[in-house]
Amino acid sequence: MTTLSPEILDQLAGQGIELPSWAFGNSGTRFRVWTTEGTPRDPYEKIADAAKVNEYTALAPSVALHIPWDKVDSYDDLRSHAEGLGVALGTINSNTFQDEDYKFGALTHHDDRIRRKAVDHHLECIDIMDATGSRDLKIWLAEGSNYPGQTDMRARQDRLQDSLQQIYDRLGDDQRLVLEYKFFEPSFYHTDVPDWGTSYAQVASLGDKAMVCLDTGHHAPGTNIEFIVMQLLRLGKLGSFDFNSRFYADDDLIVGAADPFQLFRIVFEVVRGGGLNNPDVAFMLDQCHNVEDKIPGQIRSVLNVQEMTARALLVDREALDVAQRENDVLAANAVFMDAFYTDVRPALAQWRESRGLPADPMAAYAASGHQQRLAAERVGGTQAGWGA
Ligand code: PSV
Ligand code: MN
Repeated sequence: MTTLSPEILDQLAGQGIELPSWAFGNSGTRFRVWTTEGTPRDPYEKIADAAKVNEYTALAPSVALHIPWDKVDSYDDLRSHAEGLGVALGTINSNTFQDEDYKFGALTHHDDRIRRKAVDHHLECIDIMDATGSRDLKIWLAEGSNYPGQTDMRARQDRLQDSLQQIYDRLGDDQRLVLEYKFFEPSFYHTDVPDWGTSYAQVASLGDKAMVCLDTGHHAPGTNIEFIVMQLLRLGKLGSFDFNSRFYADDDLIVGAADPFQLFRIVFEVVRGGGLNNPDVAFMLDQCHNVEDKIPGQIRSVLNVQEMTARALLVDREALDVAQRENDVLAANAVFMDAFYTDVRPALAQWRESRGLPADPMAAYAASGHQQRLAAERVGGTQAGWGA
């Protein structure tokens, strides 16, 4: 059995992955949103489910909220509820993609009233952050256009800069703004923040408290995402990850499920660039579980990240360095692949047990009967869904 050194175990012990509240709601595609028994009916139940994931893995100490989906009367109360269950409230996600006013843009809109409304929504999100104790405001914008000539792309960038500046100016000393990019959807001809370069250009001109958020599902097929990770770390602007997997588009599937090697390569660059367990670089999931149960779906996800982190930490950096300097292409590749092919699961299971955690969190959760209890208890009310 491969053993993991105390140094590697120390690094793994420090790992925390934020869960998205929306992963616990029902979700699907534009064709159908599926339901599962025991789905939460409000933000309190979503947080209780996220806390379960942490209980079984010790990997998920915080939960991200989406506003307005997770609006509650008292954020102080929601915060106490979370803390009572051993988790913190994390990133606040704004939402400018479901209001009729935003059909042609929000932070980029040419109509001052609509742009003001979108900026104000973000200021409200920062008020919520003050109450929840959240550090990060995550902004993803659905805006863009569908047809060439439809809009003035240049003027939209200028308005975006002005809107972001107004939001940035309201941030507290310990708060940050992370700007997420996405190359397409729901706009198809042009997107106002399509790539890391645009996000970087926008946040760089705001200041130190503005960073880029990299969602692994938001790139064209074949993109070398680990290169982007390397570059943003090099520039000191990688604020956070939204982890998930894609086969075709923005699939939001379980991280590491479609291409574990890609996840390994990404985490290797995080380690290489000093981003692991670095408070400046938040690890988050941004996923939906359309057909599988959500709590075990999230347990599987954080375990995938942990397993690939362990493998990335196993890369023999000295041997890699020597091979690279000698231009020994095959040796360098072999060092890299040796780590990737190492099965760390038995060592991780043993280590979990030594920390009072289940050796196999998936099996332990399945055997606990918790899923069946939720199904029996959570009857009546309206199940939360992606988008509420
Ligand atoms: C958009 O596709 C996105 O990745 C953003 O992070 C949103 O906040 C999230 O999905 C949920 O809609
Ligand atoms: Mn995302």
